[in-house]
Amino acid sequence: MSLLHAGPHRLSLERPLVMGIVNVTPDSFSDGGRLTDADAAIDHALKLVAQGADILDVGGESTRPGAHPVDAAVEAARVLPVIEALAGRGVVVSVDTRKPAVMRQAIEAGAAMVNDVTALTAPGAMAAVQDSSVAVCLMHMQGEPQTMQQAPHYEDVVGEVGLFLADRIAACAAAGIARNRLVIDPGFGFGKTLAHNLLLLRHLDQLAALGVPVLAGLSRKSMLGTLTGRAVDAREYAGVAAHLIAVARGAKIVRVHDVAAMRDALAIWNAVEEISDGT
Ligand code: HH2
Repeated sequence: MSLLHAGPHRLSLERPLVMGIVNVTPDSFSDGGRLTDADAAIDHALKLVAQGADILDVGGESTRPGAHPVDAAVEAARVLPVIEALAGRGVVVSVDTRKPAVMRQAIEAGAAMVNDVTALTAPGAMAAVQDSSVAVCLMHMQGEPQTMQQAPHYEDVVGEVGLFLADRIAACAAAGIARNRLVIDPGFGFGKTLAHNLLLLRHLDQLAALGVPVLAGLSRKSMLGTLTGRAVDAREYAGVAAHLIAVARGAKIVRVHDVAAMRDALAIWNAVEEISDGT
C-alpha cells in the first residue's frame, strides 16, 4: 500500500485525499479577507475537517496573478497560530509558502507538509525542509505571480512541466529527501493559458507516471470561470468536475475550498473503484 510520509503521519494513497484550503490572507482571489484573524481561520479549518478534509493547507500569502509578495514576518504571524492550533488537535497541516524562514517556523509549529509553489527553488528552501520529516509538494510555475499570466509560453506544456518536476524530484533525492515524502503538482493557472491548463489536465497521467503522487489544484480558478461563465463564488460544480477528471487521470490529492462537495463526489468515485466485479 502506498503511503505519504508527512511528519508523524502516514497517509494512505489508496483513496484520493482531500486537502482543504485555509487562506489567512486579506487578498486571496476567492476567499481573501474572510479569515484574517486566527480564530476565524481555526473555526473555518475545523469545519473543513468535519466535512472530511484529510489535510489542511494554511497559507498567509496570496499567489494569485498580480499578487504582491508579503514580508516573511507578516506571513509567519498570519499562519503560525493557526498551524499550532490545528496541529495540536491532531490535524495534518500543510503550510503553503515559498519562504524558507516561514517553512522552518511552520515545521516548528507542527506543520507536517510544506506546499511550495516554487518547488524549493528559493535559496535556503531545500535546507529548510531537508532535516525534517515533513512531506513536500513541488509545484510548477512559469514566471512570478505578479507577471505570470501576461504571456505564458511553452513548446510542449506537458513535456516541459514533466521535465521540471522530474528535475525537482531529482534535486530532492540528491538532498536526501525520501521519495515517499514527495508530491508533485502541475500548478494549474500558474503561468498557463486556458489551453495549457486543459492539456495538463487531459495528460495528467503522464505526470503521474513520474511515480510520485500528483496533487491537482483547480478550485475556483479562472479557467473554470472562462469555461462556465460563472463568478468565482459559483464555480463549485465546475471544480468538482475538474477535480474528478484529475482523479480519473491519476491525481492522488485534490486541493479544494469546497470540501463537502468534493467528498460527495469521491464517495461515488471510491464506490465505483472498489466494487468487486464478481458481486
Ligand atoms: N493554487 C493556489 C495556491 N497554492 N498550491 C498548490 N500546490 N497547487 C495549487 O494549484 C495552488 C497552490 C492558488 O489558490 P488559492 O490558495 O485559493 O488562492 P491565493 O493564492 O490567491 O491565496
